[in-house]
Formats: sequence, structure tokens, C-alpha cells
Amino acid sequence: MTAAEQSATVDAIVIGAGFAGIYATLRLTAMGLTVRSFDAADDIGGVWTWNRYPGARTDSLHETYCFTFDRDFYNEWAYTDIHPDQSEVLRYLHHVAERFDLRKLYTLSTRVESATFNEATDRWDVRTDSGEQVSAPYLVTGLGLVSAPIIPDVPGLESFGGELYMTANWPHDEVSLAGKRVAVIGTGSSGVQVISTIVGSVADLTVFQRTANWVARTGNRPVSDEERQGIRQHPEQVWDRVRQHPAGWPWEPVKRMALDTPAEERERLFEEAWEEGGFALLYKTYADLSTDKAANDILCDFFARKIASLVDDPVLAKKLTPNHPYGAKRPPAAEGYYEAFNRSDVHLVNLTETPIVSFTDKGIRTSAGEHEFDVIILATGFDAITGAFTRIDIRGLAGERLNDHWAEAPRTYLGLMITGFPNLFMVAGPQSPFANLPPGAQGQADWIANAIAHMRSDGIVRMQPSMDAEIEWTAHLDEIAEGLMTRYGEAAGSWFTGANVPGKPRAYNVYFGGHNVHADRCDAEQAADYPNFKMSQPVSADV
Ligand code: N01
Repeated sequence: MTAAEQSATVDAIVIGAGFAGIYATLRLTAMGLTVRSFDAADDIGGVWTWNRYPGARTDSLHETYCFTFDRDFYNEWAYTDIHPDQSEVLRYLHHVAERFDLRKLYTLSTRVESATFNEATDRWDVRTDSGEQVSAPYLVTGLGLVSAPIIPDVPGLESFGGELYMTANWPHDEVSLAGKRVAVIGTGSSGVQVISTIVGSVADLTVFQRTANWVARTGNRPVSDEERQGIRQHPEQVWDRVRQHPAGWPWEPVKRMALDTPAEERERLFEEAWEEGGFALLYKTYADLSTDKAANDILCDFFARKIASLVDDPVLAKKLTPNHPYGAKRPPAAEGYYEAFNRSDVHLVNLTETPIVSFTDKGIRTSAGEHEFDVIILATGFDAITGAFTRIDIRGLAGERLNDHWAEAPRTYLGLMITGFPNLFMVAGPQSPFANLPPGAQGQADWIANAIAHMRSDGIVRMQPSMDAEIEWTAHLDEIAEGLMTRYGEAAGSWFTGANVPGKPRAYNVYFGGHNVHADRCDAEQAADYPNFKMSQPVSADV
């Protein structure tokens, strides 16, 4: 048992061992706080410990998919590819944990089941699934956006006699798919990565598609030595660009408008961005693609023609072409995805025509008949953003359950704190920006650490946002999302809005106003001594 495991009372409890939780642990420890950190996984790494499926890699850029708090530490690390794969990101996170001696603070393979704010002590009482109870004045969550997987509610799953895998909980041991008849259900970011990676190595691949997706190329390639040296000489330039970009990308935000550009010029720029891959289509072409449906239609027309040119069978190409705006759902990327469907050993089952009826002992039955498989892979997504919170019994002032507070929609201030849940701080929580995760998580955890330092220096025992601030932030977030293509997310079944989970309240779960705008607001809040927060001294009764 480590020293951390023995201590039931600490200064801060952190939940999560991904980018968010690791950095919060590091930052709070560096301030001299005693910290206990928990994660349900058996190792450090968050989403990267669970999602080990073939082809898993980030579509963020290598120089931004890491922490930037220390120039030398930043310059030490070198990812191989511009979009690092799962194994390298996991190695990086292990490297951080080891270098800053964080492992000893973590209790792994342990799920936090409940967290209750104790009004008598002004501490969070946390209970884990191992029965351990720990208490601390500050509770910091880094629960991850996509950490609560959903299993399709289809009869007979347990009766399938072959191998069944979930991308979101992929085995640690080698999985051999070679020579097998494989089904992949789901064509989100995970599904398209698996499909384009295993194609050709399996005997037969059947893709069950409910909603077609706009799958950009990745444009992945190794990082050249020259690029790496350039970044290492002036890393601050990268960090500044990331800080100023709405999505936390190291690119200049574009200002030109598709609707003001001649068709040939647009086509040329779209082609260039298509070749570059990833988010270039969205972030490097035109500013009005996300705001103006007419501009977005032009991009979708370009994309639909691309699909038609890549898929030999026009009927199949049509089935693979989405009918939602680009960006209504989180756009995935994969290399050779559409081309895979030209192979005779790859089949598409369009679930809008022939829905799944049940799983059987041999495979999957749709309304058109039974398909037999050796392996079924579920790439069916997550109860994203809020799911990891609502699966924990969290209770704030007067015993209010977080699930009740969020019964209709998540409500927070800046995605950082919740009214009625004092001293509960969230890194990359609901209503925080949809953006490149590590820079946002680092900035938010810094903000939280500073807020805790402020509380400690001023003898504040409770900090929570005012109800007005929470209402204002939620209204602002909705207004922004309604002005973007995200307003079509519900119809497209996007997890941005909870529309991918039957019965989940429909709401915009993430902030689309920009990582930069959010960071500015957080900075301003801090600089002005937290005007939208209620701070209480001991023996207060501000319920
Ligand atoms: O999940 P998803 P994901 N029957 O929700 C389908 C991040 N990520 O794991 O669209 C049949 O996107 C569902 O169909 P529909 C990234 O933020 C990043 O792929 O609801 N199908 C959909 O096709 C991403 O957005 C990276 O109609 C069913 C799919 O399953 C997020 O994680 C890589 C079904 C789920 O897609 C989630 O991605 C991977 C059912 N009952 C993930 N239920 C990168 O950085 C669901 N589906 C590259």
C-alpha cells in the first residue's frame, strides 16, 4: 500500500488519469497540496488506456497534443507522427506520470461511486467501489468527454457465440482479426478508424452504418526532423497560436468567406485542404462554413463529389454520403475509408434501410436476414460529456443530486463549477469548449489551481458560481450553438446534443464559442477576483 492509499483525508481528490486528471494532480501537488487521485482503469492514460482498438490515433497535431508548462520538458518529447497513435499518446502520459512521480498518488482500478459535500466539514466525502472513503475540501474531476460507453439496446447481444469487442474497452491482449469475418457497428470517429485499418487483413468486413459520416482524410505522416527542430526553437509561437485559435489548433484563424469567393478559387482551396486532411477543411478554408448553411452546403457538395469519385459504385457512394451539414456531428477522419468499399470483401449494411433486429448466436439479424460473423466490433459511441458525471452519485448543498440539477440539461459556469456544488471543480467538463483537449485541460486546471490557492490564502471554505452566472453561461452557450451547424446536431444524432443516447436530455453539452474566448473569460474572472462566484468564510450558511 502506498502512502497515498493510506491517507483518508487529503487536501484534494482528483478523479481521472487522462490529460485532465494527470495535469490537475501534477499542478495541485506542485502547490504543496496532499492529493489522492483515482481512476477506474488499471493504468494511467484515460481515454488512451481504454481505446486501444486498431487504428486509434488522435487527429490533433503532435506539437499540441501534450503539456506546455515546462519548455524543457516540452522539448524533450517527440511524437513520431503528426497525428500520434494510441500507443505513443499512452507512452507520453506514462512519461508525464513517471517524470513528476504521480503514480504513487493514484489508486487505479478503482471507480468513484459517490461524492457528497459535507456541510458540517466543508469537505467532499468520496466513496469508491472498493469501499474506501476519502475526504478533501476540493474535488477535481477529469472524467473525460468520452468515457461512458453505450452498448446498443438490441436483443440477443449475450447470445452471440463469436468474439465481441468494444472500441471503447478494447482488450489489452493482442486481438487477432486476421482471416476472420468481422462486423463493425458504428461509423463515428472510432468506427471509421477501425474499418480503414483492418480492411484487407480480415477475411470479410461488414460495416453497419446507421448515419453516414463526412470522413475526411487524415493526412497523417511522420514529423520531419526539420519541423521538430523549428518547433523546439520557438515553442512559444506554437503555444500562442493555440491559445488564440477557437479550437486550440496551431493555425491562424481564417477570415475569408466561402460565399464571397469565386467557385474556382473555392474548389482549389477545398482540394488543398482535402489533401492536407484532418481539420484543414474546416479550419483552413472559410470562416462561414460553420455559421452559414449556404456556405456549408458548398463544402458538402464538394465532399459529396469527392465520395462519388472515390467509390466506384454510384449507389453505394450515395449511401455513404451524409445528409447533415459538415460539423453538425463531430467530423471523423480516416485514410482510405471510402476506397475500402470498392473491395469485394467489404460490405455496407445501411441500417436506415434494413435495421438491426437482434444479435444471434451466429451474428446479426437485420430486417433483411441474418449475417454470420466470427467477430463483432461495437463502435457505438458514448454517453458523452455528462455520462461520466451522471453515473456517479454526486450530491451538493442540501443533498441536491447532480442528476437532478442537470435533469433537463447540464448547467455550469464556464464548464468549471456548478451552483450548489461548492469546491467541485471540473477540468474539460460539460459546457467547456469543444477543442483540442490538452491545451484546454491545462488552462482549466491552472485556473482551478489558482482558485484553490486564492481560497486557501483568503480562508475561504466554499466557492461556487452564482446562479445568475450559471444561467447566463448556459444561455450564452445555447445562443452560440444555435448560430452554428451544431443546431442540426440533434437531427443528425450528434453526441454534442445528447441525441445519440435514447432518453438523454437534449442540450448543447459543449461550448462552441471558442477555446480562446473561453480562456479569455476564465482569465478575466480570475483577474477580477472571481466576481461571479460566491465565496464563503467558515461557519457560513449560504445554502
Ligand atoms: O462514437 P460516435 P465514436 N445501432 O458517437 C452508431 C472522439 N474520438 O466512439 O450516428 C447502430 O461518434 C452511431 O450511429 P448514429 C471524438 O470526439 C476521437 O466513434 O448515432 N449503430 C455512430 O455511427 C468522437 O466524436 C478520435 O446513427 C449505432 C457510431 O455508432 C467521439 O470520440 C477517435 C447504434 C458512434 O459514433 C466518439 O466517437 C475516436 C446502434 N444501436 C473517438 N448506436 C480521434 O481523435 C450507435 N451507433 C480521431
